[in-house]
Amino acid sequence: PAIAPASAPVSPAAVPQRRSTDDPVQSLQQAILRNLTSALARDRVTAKPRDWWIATSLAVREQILTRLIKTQGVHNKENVRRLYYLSLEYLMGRLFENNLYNTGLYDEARTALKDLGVDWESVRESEVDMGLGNGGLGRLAACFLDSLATLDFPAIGYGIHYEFGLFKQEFVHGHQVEHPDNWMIFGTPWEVVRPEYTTDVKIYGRVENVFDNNGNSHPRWTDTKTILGVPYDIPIAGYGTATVNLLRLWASRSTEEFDLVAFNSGGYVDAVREKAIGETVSKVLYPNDKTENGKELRLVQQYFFVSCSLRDIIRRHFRHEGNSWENFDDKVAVQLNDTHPAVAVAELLRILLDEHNFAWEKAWSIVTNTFGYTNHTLLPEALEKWGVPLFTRVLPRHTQIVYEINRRLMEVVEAKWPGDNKKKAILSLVEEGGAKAFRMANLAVVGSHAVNGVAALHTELLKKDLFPDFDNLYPGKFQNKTNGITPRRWLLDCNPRLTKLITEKLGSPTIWARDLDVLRGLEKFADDKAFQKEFMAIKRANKQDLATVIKADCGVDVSPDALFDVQIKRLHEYKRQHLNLLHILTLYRRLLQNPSLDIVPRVFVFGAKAAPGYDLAKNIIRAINVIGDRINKDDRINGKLKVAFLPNYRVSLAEKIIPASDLSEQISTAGKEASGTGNMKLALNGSLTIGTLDGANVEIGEEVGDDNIFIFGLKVPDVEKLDAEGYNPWNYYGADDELRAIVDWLGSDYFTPGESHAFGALHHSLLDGGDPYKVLADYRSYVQAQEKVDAAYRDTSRWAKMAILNTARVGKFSSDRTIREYAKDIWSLPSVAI
Ligand code: B1N
Repeated sequence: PAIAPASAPVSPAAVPQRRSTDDPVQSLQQAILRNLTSALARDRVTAKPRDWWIATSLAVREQILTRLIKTQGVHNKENVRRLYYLSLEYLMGRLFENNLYNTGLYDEARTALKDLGVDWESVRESEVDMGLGNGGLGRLAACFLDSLATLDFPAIGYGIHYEFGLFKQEFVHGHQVEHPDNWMIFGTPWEVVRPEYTTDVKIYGRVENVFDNNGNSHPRWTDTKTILGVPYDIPIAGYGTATVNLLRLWASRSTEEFDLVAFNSGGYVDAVREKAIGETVSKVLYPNDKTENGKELRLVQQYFFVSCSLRDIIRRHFRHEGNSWENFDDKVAVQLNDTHPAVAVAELLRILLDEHNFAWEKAWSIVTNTFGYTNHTLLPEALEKWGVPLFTRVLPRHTQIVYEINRRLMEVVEAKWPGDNKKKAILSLVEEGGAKAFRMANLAVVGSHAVNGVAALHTELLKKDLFPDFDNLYPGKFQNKTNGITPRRWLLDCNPRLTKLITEKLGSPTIWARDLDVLRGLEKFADDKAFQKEFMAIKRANKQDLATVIKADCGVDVSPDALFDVQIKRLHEYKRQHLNLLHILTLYRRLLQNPSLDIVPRVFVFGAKAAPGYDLAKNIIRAINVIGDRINKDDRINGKLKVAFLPNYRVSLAEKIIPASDLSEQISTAGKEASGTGNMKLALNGSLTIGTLDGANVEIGEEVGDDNIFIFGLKVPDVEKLDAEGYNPWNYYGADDELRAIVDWLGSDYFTPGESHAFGALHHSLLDGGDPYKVLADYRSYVQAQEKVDAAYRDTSRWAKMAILNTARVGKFSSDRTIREYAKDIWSLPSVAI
């Protein structure tokens, strides 16, 4: 879409300072003013913040695109091996400041706008987040793109150009209400549409058999419908390097030309409406994190973007004269971000078999050499399955191919475990018994040369519990790649005060933000009182900034001297926001019983979206909001507790919360959180973890040391034991008076006078013997760990030391380390200096 100018002027522009012509600030300023005129039809007097944002972005984009052309030129000329990352989600957030930092143009841009009298904050805040993802999985993809470019790895990300990203969240009387996120309605300066690479996608139809001259029969996929994929490219600039890679997102378009008969008979509107159906494929991101629902449109989305991407990869490969199918897997590595793009295994095989007449064995070897698969969850409800009838209707030829992969797999299983039908049932790509379904995880495992989990514990459980027989069948295929986060966005960009302090001590961020282990150099200041003071002063200033946001967004007054206790992540039972709520209720009850009780004042900060159809998660949101509101307004407790549930949690909000956090809540039931990445962002910004031994918390504990983390609760073997014995929440309820009082309180209408059972769903889930998340079992241990937090926070110097050591010791969790490991162990990917 065209870029629309904003509607009214802000303030009269200042007179720009005179600068010499070779001054980079001046040339950037000229580019900004030129774009203001040529793209927005504005001048300095009439421009609004959004106009300045676009004009500045376009000016910076000119330089980034120049580097993009250079980078792609080198990659093409040298016929490099590339990594293609296939992901249905990219949670990019805002690109403005990130692109400025990464390209080294930040200071110039700030000065240029300052000289023009433009307020920086208002410009930055006018950018809408690019929210094309649900949570950790989508944000991981975005961090990976940043690291790939920073480390000079030739890489292209492929995904869908959703017209609507993750819904916007509002609270009405404490209830979550969803609104569409029409993020690019007025265009975005960061993307370039590439109509010349538009790709046809065939779908639906049927398979017929045709005979060749030798009388051999071949399947032919026919009577298909065609959708067009139009690519939108977003440049990805590395930090402190010349490399600019690409994120290519496909938008769907209809091919149905105007039906002339309908048109001439006055059916013009109907003809155009028909055309719009092809455009629905890329309309909206599915807002489910984990739960799958087998919707046809979701399968069509998956196939659509996989098909476009593989076509594009193949086109790029064959553009080079010396290339052929013989060296395809030398030049192409494809990573599947969970099973969402797993249909790619069948699609590449189909292309090789049906379009290029390969024999099965050769085609299969190209396919398995090409793909790697990352598993992000063990939760059974998230393991994708497609009903065979639906799959067959959408992709009839792929159904045949999946069955043939399975037939051959069953031969291998038979050879290894002769006569063992149980093994066959477990390993089969087809779930039998009841409605038949394809198991996409099994397809991804079989079709890839490497499968990885996302944290050490997760990978262990992946091998032990989810895929023990595959691990046995394919020794060495399963590996661990512990997640990471980009230190550029999650320290350099979001926490300028801490960045400044670190830079004073350790030198330029061009060193430490490209090699995060350098932060170990801060360890020697951990006991230094002056440094501790500076470190905590920065934390306080960041808390002051967040207090302003909390006031604006929640209407709640909070003090920056309170302990900021933060839980920010998707709302899910396994993440146990309701365990946090039980602790809040515990403190509130203690204070009501003894108003002079000496506790460290706390601000409980929440940010979380619930999947729109997840009623229990929405009930938890309402409970936190309603109870929080009561606490915030209760004068009896002297402001010692405050609860702020910030609406519409998203990347740009995370960037404001994380630098201001004292305590990081990572309290999932052991064995349920594959890794977590918010845990890493918070620790890096000097927030101490209170957490279970789950996901990457285990490794964070190993890095920061037992004294600098608050670990509590059941461990994986304890959870397994409880499951085996049969978990009974009533045992905990009966044995703990305080817990019982809290749970009863929650079940009463105390917080919702006149409305009984307002939190009935939540209350019931806690006492249900089937509660797989065992909230009550971990309650007492959690409360005790929180008491240790309280004690530690009172000792300002001790707390400062712990916080400093967290920042100093989490270098391992840079996504640069993660990407280097993938490049070496899975992709065999050399870096290419530009
Ligand atoms: O992936 C993150 C991990 O850090 C988290 O622990 C993990 O929960 C998250 C279906 C998912 N796993 N599975 C999903 C997302 C969308 C969807 O439609 C599943 N997200 C995760 C990064 O490894």
